[in-house]
Amino acid sequence: MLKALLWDVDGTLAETERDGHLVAFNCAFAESGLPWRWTEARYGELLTVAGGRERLLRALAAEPDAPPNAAERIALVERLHRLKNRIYAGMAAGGALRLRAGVMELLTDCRARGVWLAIVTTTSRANVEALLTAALGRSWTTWFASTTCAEDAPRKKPDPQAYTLALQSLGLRGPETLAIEDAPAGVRAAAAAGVPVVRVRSFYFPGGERSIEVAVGPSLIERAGWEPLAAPPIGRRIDLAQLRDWHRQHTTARRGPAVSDLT
Ligand code: XBP
Repeated sequence: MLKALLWDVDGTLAETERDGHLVAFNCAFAESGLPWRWTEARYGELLTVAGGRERLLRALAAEPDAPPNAAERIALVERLHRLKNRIYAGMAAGGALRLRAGVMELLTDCRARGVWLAIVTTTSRANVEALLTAALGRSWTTWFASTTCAEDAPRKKPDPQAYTLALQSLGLRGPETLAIEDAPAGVRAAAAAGVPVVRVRSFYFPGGERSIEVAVGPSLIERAGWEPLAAPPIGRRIDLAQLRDWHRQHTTARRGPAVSDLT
């Protein structure tokens, strides 16, 4: 039985990578008088590195005008990352980051039906706080039974640490939950912790066939284009009933039918 929905943040709750982090990194460079500017395409390449700080460190290692001394480079990265997160928080507070279509409806479904919600991300807590305060109000924490962020799980996805910690704090087993993710690293992290996962394609992770996922599709607001097919009518959004259905099919296929399924 599905007891909790575990939400990734960046790319899943909102298009935060393209509309938030990328813009904020470029503003941080400009405010610091640095010449670097990342295009959408360049940032997409850098997203293979999980974690904003780690991403910046990797990028600066290839910049000819970055400090050649490793200690100075790390100090610069720390400063820029803090500034980026401050700018990101300001953008979120100003309404620049909206929840993706269908997210709010699904969060509301879960609250109404007693399915717990949890955040499982390896982004900084301040970013989650900023995004969700803007989207759900100051009491956003009351929506979630647990919130696992980079500060709790320093081993970034695809490491399963964030998912393992979230399961511990919820007191649930992986198959009692369902993760919503957009990126392959997130899918691998969830799967490695024994959590079934639905992948919703995003701006930076638009493709890829279904492999280990319970289901893969373009958006929570539409039923067209999902694999496996969503139940009709096609015009409806992906709601909790549909997720429960996919989850049941997936867990039944894994363990074989329960006696109650056969009678
Ligand atoms: C996404 C990330 C984060 C963000 C930037 O994690 O990799 O690093 O891109 O945030 P997830 P920080 O998919 O788990 O949400 O700068 O705070 O790292």
